[in-house]
Amino acid sequence: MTLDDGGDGLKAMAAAFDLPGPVASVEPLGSGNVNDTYQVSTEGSPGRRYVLQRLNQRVFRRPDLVMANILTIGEHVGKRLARACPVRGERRWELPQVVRARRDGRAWVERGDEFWRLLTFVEAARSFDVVASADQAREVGYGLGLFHHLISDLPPERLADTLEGFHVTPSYLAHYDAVLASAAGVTGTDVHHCRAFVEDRRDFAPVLEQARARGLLVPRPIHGDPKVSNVMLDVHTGLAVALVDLDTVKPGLIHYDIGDCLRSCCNPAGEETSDLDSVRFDLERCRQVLGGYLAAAAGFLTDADYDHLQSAIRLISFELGLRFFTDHLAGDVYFRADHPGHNLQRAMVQFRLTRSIEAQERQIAALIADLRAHHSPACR
Ligand code: GN1
Ligand code: MG
Repeated sequence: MTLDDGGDGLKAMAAAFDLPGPVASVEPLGSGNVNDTYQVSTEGSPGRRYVLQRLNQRVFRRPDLVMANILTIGEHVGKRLARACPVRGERRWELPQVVRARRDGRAWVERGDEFWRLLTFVEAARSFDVVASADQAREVGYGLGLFHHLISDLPPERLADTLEGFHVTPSYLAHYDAVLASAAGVTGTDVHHCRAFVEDRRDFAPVLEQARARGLLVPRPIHGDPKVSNVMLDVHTGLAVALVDLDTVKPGLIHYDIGDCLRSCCNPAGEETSDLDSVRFDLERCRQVLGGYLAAAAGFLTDADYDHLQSAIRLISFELGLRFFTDHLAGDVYFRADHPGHNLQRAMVQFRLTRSIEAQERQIAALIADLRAHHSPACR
């Protein structure tokens, strides 16, 4: 099957899953950097919608375990919502559901060496590539907090580590060093800038892993990729209703998630901009996102968790820049690139964001202290 076969191959693939009716259409969906994603609609009135994806097996080497993790958290969250539902009022909360293969009931379909799966689409909701308002920022934060809250009592060892080294910054640095050693020919002003930027932050890179090694931070179930475009907001109420893109769910530090959410929400220019001067870390957005997060998640944060929030914000933007830059040096082998230099441009954006975070170190510390006091047990 190819992507340009007129869609018949894709329709046949969608029909291999246990859908309630014939497939009406299959269209490309979203802006993912790793997997191929399509929206499937079925015939009937009303027709139903689904998300069909071909997993990138260069990234996800055990896609069967990716699906096992999605099923595990689906079951866990389903039980929690049925038992003591923390979702009240007009808010609904959903988790995309796995649709099984028609032929053998498995959670995926393999065709040749391709691995496909189909999930339900979260209806009457949409996501954004950049945050457009204070309410949206708060809701994206709240959505991540609620997601963490709902899986906070799932023992992390029940989830497989499907991406070893994911968000382990020193491992990315080691990989960068190896790539750099064989990419001596990749030069240019931006490359030199990025190299110097990384060198200046080498000592900072292990900050979260050191805290983990000392037992200050403990692995928990995480989403792994809670960027703003993965949080669905209800089209009518604007409330967060789901986190999608669950492939990276695995054991990890919640700081990866918090840092990732903030680095994506607080850059008003978005991560794809080519206008570097428009990139900055917006403090008010940070207050809104973190405030929303804590409103749902403060109950299970420890003092050490709070102590490492600031580092997490700085680290994850730096780390993503490092990952993009390494991929540029390696010849765009990991992140999908739309044009030559795309991953270098993305790296420059994340490094500019990191610099903005560093320049506002004192203000971010004060903001975290403020929110922490507000959410301390005595004030709850
Ligand atoms: C990748 O493919 P997508 O957009 O879901 C990446 C994330 C990055 C993100 C940056 C498995 O996610 O870690 O933060 O790009 N996912 C993986 O946009 O590496
Ligand atoms: Mg993802």
